[in-house]
Amino acid sequence: MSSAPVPEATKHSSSHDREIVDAKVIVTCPGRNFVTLKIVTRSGVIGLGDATLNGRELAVASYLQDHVVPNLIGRDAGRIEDMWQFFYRGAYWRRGPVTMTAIAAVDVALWDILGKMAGLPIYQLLGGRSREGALVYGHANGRDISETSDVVGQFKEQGFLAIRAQCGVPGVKKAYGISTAGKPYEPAESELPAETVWSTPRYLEIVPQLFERLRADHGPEVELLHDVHHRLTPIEAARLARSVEPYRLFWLEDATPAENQKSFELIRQHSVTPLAVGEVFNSIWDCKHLIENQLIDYIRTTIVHGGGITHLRRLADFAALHQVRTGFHGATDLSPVCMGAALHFDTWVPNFGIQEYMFHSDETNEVFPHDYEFRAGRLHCGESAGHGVTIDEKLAARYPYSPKQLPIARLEDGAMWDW
Ligand code: CS2
Ligand code: MG
Repeated sequence: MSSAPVPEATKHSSSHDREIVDAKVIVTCPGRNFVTLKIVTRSGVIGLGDATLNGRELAVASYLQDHVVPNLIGRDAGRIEDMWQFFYRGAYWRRGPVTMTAIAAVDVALWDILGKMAGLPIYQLLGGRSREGALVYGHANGRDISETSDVVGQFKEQGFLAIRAQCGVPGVKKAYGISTAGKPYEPAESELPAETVWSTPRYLEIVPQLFERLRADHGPEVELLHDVHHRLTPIEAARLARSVEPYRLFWLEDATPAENQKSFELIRQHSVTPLAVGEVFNSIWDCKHLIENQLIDYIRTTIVHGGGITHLRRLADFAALHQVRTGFHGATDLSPVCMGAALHFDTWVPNFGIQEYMFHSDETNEVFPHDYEFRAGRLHCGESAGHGVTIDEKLAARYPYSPKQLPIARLEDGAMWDW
């Protein structure tokens, strides 16, 4: 009697089939540096995880190569939770951006493998679709208010429903977020940190003027966002949050450095402008006080720096208890592998807010083919098994690592400040 064909999924039903037989770290620089972890099982299933930490790529690559890969070989790729616990508790030196980015890369690669073994997209493994597509926001910036407003108009024409706006600050040579004319914004431009000078008074002056003009030029509908990028003190952040209230921002991001989570109480006392924070966080402990005291409205911590899907699922559920929504970081220094995984998470998570979406370069998209796509202001993950992103290793090898670090900022008197 002919035996029924073995369904794909059961081919991986034994731990022998799921045994990890190879793992490699791929560093490539198609326009900017990316680090990717590739894990292979005995049954030939490949999983990818993003391990990119802008300006510290080689730190994560060596953490993976020296301390993670030797521990992966021989383990069961299906034991995702146990692997997370092993690499988190087993590291002894817990948390931090390098450790949690390395753990995230393993975690996402294992979820990718699980999806491929089960023949299901990751959003289905998490519990299924909660929405059709993830609302995204694009990055508009300009050297002055008029140029910024023109670029916001261009993003509206491209179909964006939400747009972040950053404009130059008079007298500040290279303010965060302002690209050199016509080129996409890429802050890590030099081997050693470029030094920029910062002026808070002029910034506090121009931002309300920017949003007054944007509302006048583009009306009340479009969602407008702004990234303070950690550059204000709590009381200055409170002043800014209150001064932009008439222009109904979707959020004001990283209004003040958040190591002292309590400092957000001061902003909250003075303004109802929604607050977002967390792209530099790497665990639930960085934001527990902010969330449980309703001091923020959106949590930005994303999959690549926050310990992967396994940890972010816990963080998102905790945030949901306090009606805080997700707003994943999605800059160009997070690879398409992270974007792919994030979109599956965005498609499932009930307390979704918005997804940041900076366009990757054509070179990057050629190295990382993917099945997500932008339609009518939303990004839609694909239906392929796993996260739907692959890597062209031959092409990746043509782009050697290029040492780059993020800028730093100093005040006009020369004192170090936050960039
Ligand atoms: C920014 C980032 O996208 C954002 O919100 O804060 O561009 C950030 O500056 C970079 O990811 C740093 O590498
Ligand atoms: Mg930011």
